[in-house]
Amino acid sequence: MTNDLIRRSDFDGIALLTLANPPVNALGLAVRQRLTALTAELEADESVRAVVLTAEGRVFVGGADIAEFDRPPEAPHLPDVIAAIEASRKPWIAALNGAALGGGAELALGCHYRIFADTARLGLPETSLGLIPGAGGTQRLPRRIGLAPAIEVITAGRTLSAAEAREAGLADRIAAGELIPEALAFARTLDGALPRPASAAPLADPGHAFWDEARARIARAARGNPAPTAALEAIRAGVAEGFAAGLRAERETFLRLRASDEAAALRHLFFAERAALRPAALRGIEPVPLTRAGVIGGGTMGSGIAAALAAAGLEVRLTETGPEALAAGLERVEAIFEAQVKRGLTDRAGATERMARVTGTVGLGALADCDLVIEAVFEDLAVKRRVFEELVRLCGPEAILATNTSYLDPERIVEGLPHPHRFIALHFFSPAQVMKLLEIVPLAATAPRILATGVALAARLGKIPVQAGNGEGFIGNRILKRYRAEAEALLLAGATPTEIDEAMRAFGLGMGPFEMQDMAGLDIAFRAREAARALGQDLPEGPGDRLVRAGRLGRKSGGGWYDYAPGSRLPQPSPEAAALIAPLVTPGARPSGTEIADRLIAAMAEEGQRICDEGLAQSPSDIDLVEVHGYGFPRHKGGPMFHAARKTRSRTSGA
Ligand code: 3H9
Repeated sequence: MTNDLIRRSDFDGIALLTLANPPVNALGLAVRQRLTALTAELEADESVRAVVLTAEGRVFVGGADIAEFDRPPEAPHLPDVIAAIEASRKPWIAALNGAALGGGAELALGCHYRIFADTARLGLPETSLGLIPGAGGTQRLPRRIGLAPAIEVITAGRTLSAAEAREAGLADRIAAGELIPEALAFARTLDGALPRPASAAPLADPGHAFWDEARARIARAARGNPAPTAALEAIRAGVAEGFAAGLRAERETFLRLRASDEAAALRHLFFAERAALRPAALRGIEPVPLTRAGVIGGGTMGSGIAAALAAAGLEVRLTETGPEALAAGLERVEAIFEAQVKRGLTDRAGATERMARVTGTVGLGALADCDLVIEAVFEDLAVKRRVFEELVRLCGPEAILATNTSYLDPERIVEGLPHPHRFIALHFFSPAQVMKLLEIVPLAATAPRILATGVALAARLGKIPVQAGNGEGFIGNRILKRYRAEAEALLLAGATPTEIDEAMRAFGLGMGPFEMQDMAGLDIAFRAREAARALGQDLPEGPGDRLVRAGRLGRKSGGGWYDYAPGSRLPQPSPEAAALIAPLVTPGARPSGTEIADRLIAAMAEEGQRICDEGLAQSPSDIDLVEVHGYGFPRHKGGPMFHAARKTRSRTSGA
């Protein structure tokens, strides 16, 4: 069986090796063994003048086998496999049929020549897995394309298209027609000629200032992931001490990072994200094909959803209640596409095309022939209910009707309405055109095909779908509620909003809980608490209630947990807020920075576990996906469940 991993066929002195290790031709142990044996065999075979290495499928090589990284490395190691190819007396030509990523790019760089199919690309995404290239990438790429471009590709995990690779000097050819015949023909023209090896290319040291600036810039962008700066150091070692020393530094760093918590966290997310896109329970269920989607409501959420759908190629009908509201909604959509052009996410023509897919209409009449309608109106049961009553009259029984509610019970929105198999909740996160999370909440009667369509829609929008049970706040907002309650408990234990926010930023979140509430406004949660009190719930007066009663609603009222100078977003400690909170604080030991972060993350993980135990999430890794993609939890910490489990493990193992 192993021998099938790489097939050899000979064409008049040219050996063609075809790697076939689906799904992505990863360079697992068996492939490395086979490649090692073949390299020796071809070296000794006098009938062979050159070797073309290609692969089957849409990918050339997706890298090392990530699944092996939880175990100790096993020989033959990839750097040695590649070194043997580079040292061959016969030219090796990599014929890239598709993406060459990570170890795959390094394998291609170790070959003497590279021919790209025009759809092929080459990249070193290791830093996104908390690693650095570990098979020569940090040494060979700078020597092939120059120091500054290589630093960018490696530290940002950027991928070069075939045209960019050609421009950079990495692609000797881009195949105009069929890749393999062209690669074989190219091999024949070489007549055994070998280029100067990458190791012989000189690299000048640009000096301290260059490295210091690069380090600071890369560390800022890495937001706590140690890999990008570690990659820079490996590149620098090779520049300062030469190719061989650079390879040793690279390997040492790669192996150290491979065993790190950050890399384990990023691997966990890599597999969790892919599993989320292919839920086992939906295997074999065909989603409904979608071409036309309606979005009801042109506010921040509705316009963001409309923009996301149009960017993914769907024809969108955006509806509002009147012409003014509609014009404002369409302007919001347009502004989103403008911003995408500015950020380089699309070009002007792309933005025009996206906007052309969005039609605005007043009233729901134009939604009758939509395959999918997403309601994003005011968070009020009666209003949403009226929308659905009208939708079921207008749309055919097969149209999928979705609510984007955050806190209402979707069952109550559609209670008693006909054809309940097609109702579902699709909970987007704001801004919907940016945030990757989509919570998908099937109702009791939702058909599996409708659920599968939600998952397929998320994939099409480039989002991560997480199936949530229909409980209050679904997954994310329920955990948020608990997190906020714990943050307030910390306040009452004597920590200040500044200390708590700083602790969470130091942990890796973009914002702490109090600055976030000041940004969003304290009044929404306050009103929810008051409503619960009116219904007889016994909710003690908390610090947030005291602030709102004193008119401190957050940034919009000039102050909340913090004070803000007029026109400024910079939170300043607030003596007034402190005085309002003070009567509630219990005297005693005040929690420290790490205790604060530990308690807040533990609260999230505990709530996450409860959600799993209640059957409202499919797995702990789904909780992690929700927090990472919906709430800014740092990727390199893997999510609260992963983080908590890892912490418990290292405590019990005494590490
Ligand atoms: C590395 O190379 C280190 C070296 O520098 C040094 C070594 C010494 N390994 O994404 P998809 C699985 S680090 C194992 O849905 P697509 C994936 O889990 C690596 N498995 O397909 C999924 O499995 P399942 C650096 C892998 O067509 C299936 O393949 N490389 C690997 O949308 C399909 O995946 C990277 O970071 C792997 N390397 O996209 C590249 N890759 O079906 C990571 C994928 O059971 N990979 N799987 O759910 C990718 O970016 C995409 O998979 C790729 C294909 C673009 C290749």
